[in-house]
Amino acid sequence: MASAAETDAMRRALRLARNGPRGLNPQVGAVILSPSGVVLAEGFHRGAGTPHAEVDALSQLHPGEARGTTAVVTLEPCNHTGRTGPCAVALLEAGVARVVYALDDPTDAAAGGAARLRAGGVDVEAGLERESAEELIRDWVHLQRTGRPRVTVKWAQSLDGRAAAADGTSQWITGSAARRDVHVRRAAADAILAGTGTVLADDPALTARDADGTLLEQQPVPVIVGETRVPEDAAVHRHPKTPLFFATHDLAAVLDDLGTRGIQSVFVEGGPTLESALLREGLADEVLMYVAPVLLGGSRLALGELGVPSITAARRLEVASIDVLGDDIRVVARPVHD
Ligand code: AOF
Ligand code: ZN
Repeated sequence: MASAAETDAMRRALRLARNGPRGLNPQVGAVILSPSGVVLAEGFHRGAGTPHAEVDALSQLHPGEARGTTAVVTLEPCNHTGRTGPCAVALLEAGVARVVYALDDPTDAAAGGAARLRAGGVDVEAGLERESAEELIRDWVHLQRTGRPRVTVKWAQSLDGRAAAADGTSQWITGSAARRDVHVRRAAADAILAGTGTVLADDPALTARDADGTLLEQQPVPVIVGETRVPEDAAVHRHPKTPLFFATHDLAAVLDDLGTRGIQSVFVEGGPTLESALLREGLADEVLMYVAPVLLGGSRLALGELGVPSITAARRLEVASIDVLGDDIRVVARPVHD
């Protein structure tokens, strides 16, 4: 059982981890506690090629000072020599007596640190604050486990489930709070995905902007999927990140390709054809829906091509959250895969 001091230290390590960059390597934090639970050192990982969190924390101690201490780490200490040496060995050599970590390392290469520590006589406890640790590096874990980025399918719809009016016009169904929320989420994603149909119909910029249209610092890579050619003067060509084009309907292959590029999260911005296909093929990890208090009548459905012939084929989702943003409703839900 973890002590109260260890739980506090883990929360601290999770906060420390956030100081590191999102990227090729996960964000990891570490705190070294004395046997009586006093914080002796702390560290975090600053990105691929730099010391791991445990080594960063140990480096703040004098030789011999780590003997008999407890290391509290947000990820299982690694067991491999990558760009740096194995943390499990560094902890053993420093004489650490106990290791408490949150989440098992999901990679084949780095896993096994816990077993190595135990074999070396260290008392190891796994799983403290596991959910928070997993949430922090959720996209990275997803990429390691599946080889593909985590896919969020976003759409805005009227109360009657329509994405556009009768003439096809669709912009600004939702209010300013929902739009701001979308831009923040675009900025947090590694890539933004759209179909050529949407690019031709709406000419979207696919950038993340603040309320007065200024570009946010973080920008997702625009990824355009479909066999139709995108005109030279399309707005997407002026995106700060060079767009990727995939002239295919094989969405699984597109996601595999994005995974090999290290893209961990994809924010899907339409249109209904692409979004229906992702959901139909079980490639969506999360849906993000904004419902505006308007009625659009007999026009285009938000997910008209989902292809559910009968109630037995209905797509089931698990709701993660429901919130009100201004006059709109935001629903986050995850498809239930059976
Ligand atoms: C840890 N502590 O702080 C981090 C770990 O190429 P390298 O040497 O940087 O190793 C990267 C892998 O190590 C990464 O894929 C993940 O499995 C693990 N990250 N492990 O013990 C850390 N950042
Ligand atoms: Zn390591």
